[in-house]
Amino acid sequence: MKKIQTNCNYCAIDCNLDFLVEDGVIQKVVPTKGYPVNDGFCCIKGISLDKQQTTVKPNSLPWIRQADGTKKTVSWDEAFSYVADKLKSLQADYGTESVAGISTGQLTLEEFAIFGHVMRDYLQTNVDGNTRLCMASAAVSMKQTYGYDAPGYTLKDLELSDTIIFIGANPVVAHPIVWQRVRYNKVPGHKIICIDPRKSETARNSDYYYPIKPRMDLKLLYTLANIMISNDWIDHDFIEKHTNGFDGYREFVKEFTLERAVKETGLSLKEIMELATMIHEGKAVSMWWTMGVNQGYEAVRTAQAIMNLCLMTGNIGRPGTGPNSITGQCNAMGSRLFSNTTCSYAGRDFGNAEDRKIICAVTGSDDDHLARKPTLPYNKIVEGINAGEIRGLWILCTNPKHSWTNNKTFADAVKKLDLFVVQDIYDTTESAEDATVFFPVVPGIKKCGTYINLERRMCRMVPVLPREENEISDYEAILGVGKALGMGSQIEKWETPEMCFNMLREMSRGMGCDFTGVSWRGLENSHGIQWPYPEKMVGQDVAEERRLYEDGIFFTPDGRAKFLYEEPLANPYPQTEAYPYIFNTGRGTVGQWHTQSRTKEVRNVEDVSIKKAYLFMNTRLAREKNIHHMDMIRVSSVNGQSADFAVRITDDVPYDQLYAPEHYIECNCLTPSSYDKYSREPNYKAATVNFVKIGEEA
Ligand SMILES: Nc1nc2c(c(=O)[nH]1)N[C@H]1C(S)=C(S)[C@@H](COP(=O)(O)OP(=O)(O)OC[C@H]3O[C@@H](n4cnc5c(=O)[nH]c(N)nc54)[C@H](O)[C@@H]3O)O[C@H]1N2
Ligand SMILES: Nc1nc2c(c(=O)[nH]1)N[C@H]1C(S)=C(S)[C@@H](COP(=O)(O)OP(=O)(O)OC[C@H]3O[C@@H](n4cnc5c(=O)[nH]c(N)nc54)[C@H](O)[C@@H]3O)O[C@H]1N2
Ligand code: SF4
Ligand SMILES: [Mo]
Repeated sequence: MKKIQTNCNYCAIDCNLDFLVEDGVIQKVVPTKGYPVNDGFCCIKGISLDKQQTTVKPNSLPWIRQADGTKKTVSWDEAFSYVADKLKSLQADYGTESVAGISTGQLTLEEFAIFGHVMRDYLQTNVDGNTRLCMASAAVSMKQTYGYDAPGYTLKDLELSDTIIFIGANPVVAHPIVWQRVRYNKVPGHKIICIDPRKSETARNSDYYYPIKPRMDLKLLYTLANIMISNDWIDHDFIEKHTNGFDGYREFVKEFTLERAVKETGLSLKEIMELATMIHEGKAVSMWWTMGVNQGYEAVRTAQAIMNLCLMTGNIGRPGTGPNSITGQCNAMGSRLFSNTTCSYAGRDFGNAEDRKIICAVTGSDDDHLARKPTLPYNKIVEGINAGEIRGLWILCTNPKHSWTNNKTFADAVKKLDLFVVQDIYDTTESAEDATVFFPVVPGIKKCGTYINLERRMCRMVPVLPREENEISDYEAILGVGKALGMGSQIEKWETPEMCFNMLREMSRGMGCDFTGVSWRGLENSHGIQWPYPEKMVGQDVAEERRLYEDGIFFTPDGRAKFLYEEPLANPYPQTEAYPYIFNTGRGTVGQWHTQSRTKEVRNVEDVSIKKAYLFMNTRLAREKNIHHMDMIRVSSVNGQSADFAVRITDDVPYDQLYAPEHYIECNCLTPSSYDKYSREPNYKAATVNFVKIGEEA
């Protein structure tokens, strides 16, 4: 039996797994022993990767929608020419920006890099990614505060921290390996703390749980800062040597008094003081945030308020510390650096002449073709389609008709397109229903590439199964269109993923993520390697788990981190008589992945998953409204839409809130077109809604 080590391409942990294969059939999937991330363990999604693309596999040839609505199966070459001609003619008729793309954080580095190369550095169109829905707030907060998008921690810090604070993160469900590492923590008396408006699975398993009112994190964090400063619980030496802007912050937070916080955050004076005291007394305090922070209307400032707390208490760069953003998708970290959307390769600047010279020299691009500016954000792309300005769209490895906020706006948009290319492993997704061209590509187990996980660890995806006739990868599909566009010498250097990797490596030279010491072959069967890993580190004794900022030096020009802050904004959707309930959304179960296109194929997940959209409601509210377990309600949202949900009754959700898993398309029917002003990430977790029991509608 052959053993092939590759990575799981669901969440950002990037567990490594050994596939045992005999005669082209996977016999067993075993989490890789000794791999520093998941050492011999993984969750149900990874262990079920062999079940993918077995039951609903589309034809391996592409199809093109005909005038009468039917789908015509064509050869790959025909499809490449069709798409290339259509892209060119739309640009000729309606302007360069009349076509756009939506990329992803779930493909290989090489795949979204070549997509960015073709769409941005050749066609000069806009391409945003589903990472906008997920990590944009964290990325912007780090760029502004540290000078580079570089989360500094390593997973080992979970084991070394004496005070672990989860804020807007539910790792028990969303990142099981994070939770496993917490459980490996042997620090005597260590405390696990969770801040979440609902008693999530993580809250239930923590030592301290603080049920904050939704969207009140920023005020709580400013208050905590005020308490730390007024009690002189701060690290003067660190602040002085390694930061800028503290004096202004000290003045700014003075108005965030404990009394005010008690009125606004829903937490008691005792709770807030208890939390502040634990942060003060902790010797290694770490704060971990995810979508409860990133998906808000003032998310960047909230993430920075977490960073400010860690900076002022010196909880950064030491073992077990850090303001640590947990990444979502398997290669979101890679797409943040290499999808050519908000920054050019490795964090380079679109407008910088030196960067442009390097890019052209390495990739074979022509300067006249290079993207001139960061992309339009996702919402502007959707609005541009609805306004008739964008006529062609190519999406890969994402299902926005389900996942985009206020998703009717996306459903309406795609009906207006002249060209809508959907590239997915299934043609049964909601988004594929409206495709004018469908590119069926092979899943991760049949292709190669590199991934970067949440702690900056690069690893290799290695093909586990051979391809069948006509089966091609995402990389080859994009390359095919690039050639059909007539890119000629501008795509010559991109023939294989390995060639692409070598170019990306070269482009990382001298940048924060410098991985010039990493090689394509060297990553195979390895323990992965965290960036930075510049050439000069090769041959040195390098620790397997490394953190950044140990020297207190950041990526800003003067090496200092910045205190950034701002007056909290009014909630755009306050609770009103018409919409009295807060509609919180997020992950439902460990087994379900986002829009379920993949996990619905996994029998032991699907068999136990609820088939219709549901939400959780507080027991008292349900009783008052005469609602019983799995009764149907019609929920109407402040965004003007309504959708039906089955009700599950629980004490874990407060009286005035509802919690809906995002795995059902109905969920984003109700979320608003509202965004953080810096990151343009959707405010997914706090629409206001009302409901009636079905059968009792007026
Ligand atoms: N099984 C499974 N795992 C996944 C995924 C999946 O689809 N399925 N998706 C992956 C991806 S891409 C991502 S981004 C991550 C997401 O991982 P998480 O962010 O951990 O998951 P969510 O459930 O979106 O949100 C986390 C928590 O934020 C809370 N929250 C809501 N509003 C607020 C608030 O105002 N303040 C605070 N403090 N908390 C709030 C919610 O109640 C929820 O418990 O999960 C990854 N892992
Ligand atoms: N209300 C609400 N909405 C949310 C969120 C929330 O918390 N609340 N979370 C948001 C977040 S954090 C995220 S990351 C998004 C995720 O939103 P999406 O990215 O839209 O969701 P996925 O279901 O992961 O879509 C991935 C698609 O890629 C396909 N695919 C898998 N492997 C391959 C491959 O190798 N190649 C190609 N081409 N396709 C492949 C799958 O079949 C699937 O259709 O959802 C966002 N939406
Ligand atoms: S989904 Fe995440 S935790 Fe589960 S096996 Fe995959 S990488 Fe590991
Ligand atoms: Mo995500």
